[in-house]
Amino acid sequence: MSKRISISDALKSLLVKKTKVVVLTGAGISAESGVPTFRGEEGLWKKFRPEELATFDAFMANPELVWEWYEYRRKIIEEIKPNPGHLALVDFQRYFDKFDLITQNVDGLHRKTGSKNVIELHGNIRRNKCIQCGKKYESLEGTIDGIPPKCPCGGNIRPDVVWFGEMLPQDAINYAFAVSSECDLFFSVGTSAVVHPAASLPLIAKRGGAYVMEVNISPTEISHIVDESLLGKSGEILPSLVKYFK
Ligand code: BJW
Ligand code: ZN
Repeated sequence: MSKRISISDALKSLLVKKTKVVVLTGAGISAESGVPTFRGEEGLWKKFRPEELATFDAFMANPELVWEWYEYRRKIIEEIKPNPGHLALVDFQRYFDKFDLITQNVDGLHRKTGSKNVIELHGNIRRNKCIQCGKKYESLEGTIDGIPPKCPCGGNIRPDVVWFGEMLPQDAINYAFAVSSECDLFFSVGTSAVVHPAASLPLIAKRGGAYVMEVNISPTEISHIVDESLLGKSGEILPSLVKYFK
């Protein structure tokens, strides 16, 4: 059972139905489910920085290595379960009249937990696409076996995620900018807030007049600009916030 942490009066007064809430999540929210994060001590790859694998150039230079990295991560994701942090955000969505969940994660865990209309800024690891003709594949059916598999057009298949130097899905990022600039309360949860444009969203929310909260086990790049930081695991802090409105 999570306990009820003590929070500021400012936050308390915003935990009411009519508050327009936006939550941005990063790898940290899935850490307690067993999905490794990208950076820091517990980072996904001690040997590689994400900038070395999560690029189109890396895929072209070594498609086998990059494909296997994603296969390894897909296996982890298939086997794990959402955690109380993901579950709490389903309660957030049920409670607030206007609620938007934006994630940088490609693991699909928010949707698996029951969150609706999740804005996936960096794509989804389960989906693939052909680098040549652009055909999207929800499964690998119809592709030709290999590492990586090939599209019948001859192109290599890659995960349908957003790599460094690539554009984010236009509708998703436009929507994220719009709701962040208009919300009353913004939560940045489990992200190091170093990767743009996602890392700009808390700043846009702040500029728009929102009360900006951060939930993280350690301080981040944006800690100095947020209104309030709750230091701790999102799987403990988010459920304890739910207790304030449930
Ligand atoms: C916990 C916890 C627990 C742990 N509870 N917390 C402006 C300035 C500078 C650079 C740029 C800029 N604008 C664009 C750029 C370039 C670049 C960029 O941002 N570079 C910076 C790194 C310097 N951005 C891009 O290239 C983006 N595209 C773009 O801008 O297109 C326009 C354009 C194109 C061409 C030319 C010019 C412009 C695309 C970025 C794509 C990022 N892709 C990845 C990989 C996705 C696929 C995959 O998963 O493999 O996305 S990289 C990786 O980082 C992944 C993540 O979504 C992303 C963010 O990581 P996240 O989630 O924050 O994870 P961590 O590990 O960093 O942090 C985890 C946090 O959790 C930590 O703080 C922990 O403390 C915490 N934590 N346990 C709570 N239990
Ligand atoms: Zn193709």
